[in-house]
Amino acid sequence: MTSALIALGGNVGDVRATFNKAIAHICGMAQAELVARSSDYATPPWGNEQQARFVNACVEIETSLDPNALLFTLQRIENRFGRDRAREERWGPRTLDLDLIAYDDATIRTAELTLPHPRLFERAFVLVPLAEIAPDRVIAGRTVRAALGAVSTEGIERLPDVGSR
Ligand code: PH2
Ligand code: MG
Ligand code: MG
Repeated sequence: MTSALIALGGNVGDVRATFNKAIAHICGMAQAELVARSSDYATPPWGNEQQARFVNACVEIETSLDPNALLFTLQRIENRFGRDRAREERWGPRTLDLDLIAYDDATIRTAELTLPHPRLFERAFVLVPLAEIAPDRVIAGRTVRAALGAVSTEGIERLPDVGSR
């Protein structure tokens, strides 16, 4: 079993409910156990600012899938929750985005998959939830806590827990 970090995002529909269902699917389909789930955070839209705020969260799982099989599984789950890559714009609105952030300490650069995630260190909307569950994890030579200290977290708000969690 290998530790994988996954970032969740979305800004269309009931995103928090989608996250909970998607996490259950990840555990079922990725032969995975949930190690940790962050809180949900409301975050200012990044990339294209003319869209609704996102909700973001991160999970750590232990999985027996290899990185490519895990990526494929995450994409199938995105599709199941209404994601349509053919029609969406880059950095635009979406129901569910599941990004593989790290897989153990693997470094991978293929057309399909780059690990660790290449834009991790620019994205407070990933680093804030990730620091909640894995502050001491070292990714590309930096702890998540140190990486978080180097970005602005302005506008990011932790959402109160909801009963169904
Ligand atoms: N995802 C995007 C584009 N912009 N902004 C935030 N705050 N969070 C996201 O998850 C996000 C985004 C497209 O994947
Ligand atoms: Mg993304
Ligand atoms: Mg993505």
